[in-house]
Amino acid sequence: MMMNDRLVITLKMKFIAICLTMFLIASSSYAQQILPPAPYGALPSSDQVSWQKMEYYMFIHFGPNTFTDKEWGDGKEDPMVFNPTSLDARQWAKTAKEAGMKAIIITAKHHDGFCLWPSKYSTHTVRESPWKDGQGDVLKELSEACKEYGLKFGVYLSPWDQNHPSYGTPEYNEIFSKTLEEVLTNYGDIFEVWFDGANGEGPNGKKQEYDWPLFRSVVYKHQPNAIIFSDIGPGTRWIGNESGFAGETNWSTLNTDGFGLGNDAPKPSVLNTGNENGKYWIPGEADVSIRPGWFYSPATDDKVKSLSHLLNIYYSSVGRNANLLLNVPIDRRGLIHPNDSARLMDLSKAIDEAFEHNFAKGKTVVASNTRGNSKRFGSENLTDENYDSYWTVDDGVKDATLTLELEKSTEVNRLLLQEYIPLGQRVKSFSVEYWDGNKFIELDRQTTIGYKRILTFPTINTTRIRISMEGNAAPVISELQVYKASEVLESPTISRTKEGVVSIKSLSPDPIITFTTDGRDPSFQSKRFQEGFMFKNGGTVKARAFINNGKEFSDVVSAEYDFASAGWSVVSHSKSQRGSRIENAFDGNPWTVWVSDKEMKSQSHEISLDMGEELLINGFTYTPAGNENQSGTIYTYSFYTSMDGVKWDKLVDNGAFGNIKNNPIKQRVMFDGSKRARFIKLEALSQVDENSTWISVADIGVIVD
Ligand code: FUL
Repeated sequence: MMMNDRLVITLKMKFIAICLTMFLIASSSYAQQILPPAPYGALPSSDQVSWQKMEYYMFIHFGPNTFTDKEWGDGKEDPMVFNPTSLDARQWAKTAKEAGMKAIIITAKHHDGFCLWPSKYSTHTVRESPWKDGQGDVLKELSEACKEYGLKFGVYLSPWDQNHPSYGTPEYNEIFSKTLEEVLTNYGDIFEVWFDGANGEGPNGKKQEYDWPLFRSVVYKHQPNAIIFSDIGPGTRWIGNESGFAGETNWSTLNTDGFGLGNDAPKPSVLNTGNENGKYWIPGEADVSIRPGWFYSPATDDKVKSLSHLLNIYYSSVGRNANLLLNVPIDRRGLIHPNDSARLMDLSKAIDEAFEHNFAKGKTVVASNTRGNSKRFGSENLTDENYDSYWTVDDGVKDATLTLELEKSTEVNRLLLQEYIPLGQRVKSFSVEYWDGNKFIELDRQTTIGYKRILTFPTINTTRIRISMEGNAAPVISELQVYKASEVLESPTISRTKEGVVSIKSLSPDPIITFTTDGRDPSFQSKRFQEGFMFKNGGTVKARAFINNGKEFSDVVSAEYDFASAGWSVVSHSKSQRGSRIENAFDGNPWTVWVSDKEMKSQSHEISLDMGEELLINGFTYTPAGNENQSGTIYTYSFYTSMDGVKWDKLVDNGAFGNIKNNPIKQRVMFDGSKRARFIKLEALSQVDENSTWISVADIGVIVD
């Protein structure tokens, strides 16, 4: 090769190198220009983000109540009652781990004041109990077991203390701080401190004014990364109910200025949904027990919530931007009962199976806009199963559409969306449509997303899913996933408000529910239940649940309603037993009961009601209280109607509720024709139990056409 040729080649290479460098400089400075969008609104701390990623963990209620069969003790329990025979905190931790939970929070001290550790500041502790001859420490055993199983450890501490002699005095705030300090300094890292806002009377009959700023400062001093739970946070807030259901709309932001705990907290309905554009980042935590009560009772061994109920709770908490704190009580042996652990395993298996195969993974998503058209914020981040990479849009764009291309026809019934919360909660509404081969069909329309939102819907077969969202600021979405879970069937339940609005619900997330009001059994083709409907005049509602496109179905459930009694009031009635509300006798709710004064030595009692309007009535109903000895259940009676509440017509004279003694269910008495009336009166003449000189009424109603 000639010298000149070499020179030309060298020059060419240099030129290419220069061009390449310039290109790299240009493209990197271009990339630098495309910055992430500005954060929006209140933001989570990094501890709150880590906490949110935990999603699901165990609550443990354990203490004297476990042994006395109570939900609330009174602080006077003998510590000798606390005597688990084979306590094993490793069994609790192992169970939580195998259940897919990330932590355990234990009731270190409940309202009775009993401390599960030998506190220096109390004389009502494990030290005073016979367990391990007073040498035991439940917090030590559990914190060590959590460490062994890779779980985080948290504590519930009730400031309400019905045992401590100084409760109700300023000194108690100091004592509670010291107690707190003990727990926070002796058991390693504590990820969450659960403050119960309950504030009742102590042993001196006095209530305490809690020094919350002091208590919080003690937590932050010793456990700076801990999340503080209370009605209003500041780390996480109560979700407003103890049934495990976050609002369908669930903002992680809340306005707490001017609010406190307990009676001073925002309304439960507000805690349930948070405040859009709320001032502080205080995400929701849904607490619920796997049994009807928080503490163990042998009476609830067969009342552990069903798998479908627990799945519904999961979808209504974790699936609605809240963490799930599921309580599993420890039994009298000091172990998790096999009925609870078996159900926990069923639940984790069902969740694992449901979310095993993400059909969106690696698939293309066509976005209506991508920030700076850059890969860094591209839609491929939505399907990479990495929370920390996200898709977002150009500044100023608040509405956007994502179309997931599934390539081939795919059956799905779950859709999961996640916002990248370090930049705030931004999406305020979204809709989901699927392609039926010719057009898009709307599947759902919802509000918030937050850290995680899971939609459940009957299985669809589709190639394409489109999500249209509207934000308070540019949407920033981490993940879009779709799944096909096994469908779970459970019979629906029917309920009606006092005003007459009927709701039909299922404890499992999947079914299509159909219903009738004409007495016929519902089929898959009958009217679908979508939202509450007015059923003021009453009659029969029948419902049935279907899954697998109608191939599997539940039993028919049915409910009978009288005329809705919302506008009713009482005209006169026999004197009430102290504390018994007369409204319970006509509130349409068979679980609330009115009882007349037990001191009255008469078997004859009456109650007259104003129905607020003239009605053409065909009959009336009487629902007895469901108590075992049938105390106060009416046997013979007379029934009257009136137009003015003064002049009464006797429609039934000395009638009897036939088999009410043997079968104390709702009684329906039909008249010979219909009668126009505004007022009704039920006069009791005798009771089933001849010793009852009073009456009890769960409900009185009227039957109209
Ligand atoms: C409530 C308490 O009063 C209950 O007993 C239970 O501990 C529940 C988790 O919190 O406020």
